[in-house]
Amino acid sequence: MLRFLTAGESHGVCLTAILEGMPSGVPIDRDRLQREMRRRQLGYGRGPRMQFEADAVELSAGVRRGRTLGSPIALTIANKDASIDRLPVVTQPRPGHADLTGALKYDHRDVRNVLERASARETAARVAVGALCKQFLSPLGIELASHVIALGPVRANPAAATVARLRAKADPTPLRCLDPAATKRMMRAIDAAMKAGDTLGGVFEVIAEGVPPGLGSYVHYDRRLDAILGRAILSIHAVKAVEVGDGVLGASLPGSKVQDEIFYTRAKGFHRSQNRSGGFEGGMTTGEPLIVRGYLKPLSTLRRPLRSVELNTKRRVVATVERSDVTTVPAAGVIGEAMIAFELARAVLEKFGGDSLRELQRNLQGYVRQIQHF
Ligand code: EPS
Repeated sequence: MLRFLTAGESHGVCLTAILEGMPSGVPIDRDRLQREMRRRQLGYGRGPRMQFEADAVELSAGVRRGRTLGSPIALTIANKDASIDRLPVVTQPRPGHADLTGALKYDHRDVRNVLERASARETAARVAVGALCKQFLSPLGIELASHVIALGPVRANPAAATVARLRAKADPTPLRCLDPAATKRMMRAIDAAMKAGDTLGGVFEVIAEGVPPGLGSYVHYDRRLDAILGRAILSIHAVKAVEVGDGVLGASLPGSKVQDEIFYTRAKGFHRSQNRSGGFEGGMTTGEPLIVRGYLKPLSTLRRPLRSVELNTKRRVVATVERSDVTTVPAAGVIGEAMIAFELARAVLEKFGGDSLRELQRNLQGYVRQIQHF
C-alpha cells in the first residue's frame, strides 16, 4: 500500500516527507521534480515568501542512480525563513484559520504553535510527494495537469482543456489560466484586493488522462475513488467544495442531459461522446479523462484584519496580520494535481500490484488486453 507522512512547521528548519510503498525501478528525474516545486511557487498574487524560498528537494533515501529502490523514499525541503524560535507570540486568532480552534484543542496559549503547522507551507512537501507519484504514473501513460477556471468574481471561459494544452497554454501564464481576457480581469481583481488589504478565492480544475477503466470500486463506500479524490482535494488548505465532472450543473438538469451515452467501435472499443461524469461512474474510473475541481475560499490572513478576541484578556481586538498571499488558486491547482497523482498511484498499485515497475506494467498490460477483447 502506498502511503506518505509529512512533518515540518512553516518557519521551522525544514519540511520532511516519507513516501512508502513505491515499487522499484521507477525512473526519477530530479529536474522534473524541481520544476514541479517551482510551479507551486508561481502565480500572480503570491506573497514575498515565494520569492526567496528555493523549495529545493533533497532526496535522502529510496532513490539510487536515478531509480527508486522499492524502499521508503525520504525527502527534505529546507526553509530559508527558519525563524520559528524568534517569532513573536500570537494571541489574536484569525477568523477562518485554524488559530482559535487549534489553540483550544491543543491547549496552546501561543497561536503560533498552531499556525506554524496549519500553514499551507506544508503543501510543498505534498507537491514533492506528488511529483514522485507523477513520475511513477508517466511510464503507465497517465498524465495530469491543472488550470484556474475562476478567481474571485471572474470566471474563465472554460475552453476544452487537455493535458497537452494546459501545459503549453495555461502553465506559462501569470494565473495558469487558458483564457487571456479573463486572466487580465483576474489580475485586476487581485490588484484591487491587494489595495483593499483583502484576499480572493477561486476554482481550479485538475485533469488526468490515460487512466485505465476500473480503478476504485462500487462495492463499498470507502473504495469509491471519486470519494477518495474528494477527500484528497478537501484536505488542501482553504478548499471548501469539490466537484467531479459537471456535478454542480447536473444537479439542475434532467438525466437525459447528464449521462454519457455508450458507443463501441473496433478501433476505439467502448467509449462515450461526452465526459460529463468527469471520468467516474459507480466510484470507478471509466477510462475517460478525470475532471476534478476544487473551490477555495479567500485566504484568512487579511492585511485589513477582521474582528477577533484576545485569548488572555478576552478583549475585542482585530486579528493578527501575518505575511501572506492575496490569492493562491494557481498554486492550489498544482497541489490538487499532486494529491490526485498520489491517490491514482495508490489506486493503480492496489489494482495491479507489483514490487517493481516492470511487474506492475505487465499486470496492467494484461488487464488492458483483457478489456480490449471483452
Ligand atoms: C506558504 C508559505 C507561507 C504563506 C502561505 C503559503 O509563508 P509565510 O506565512 O511565511 O508568508 O505564504 O501560507 C498560507 C496561506 C497560510 O494561510 O498559512 C507556502 O509555502 O505555500
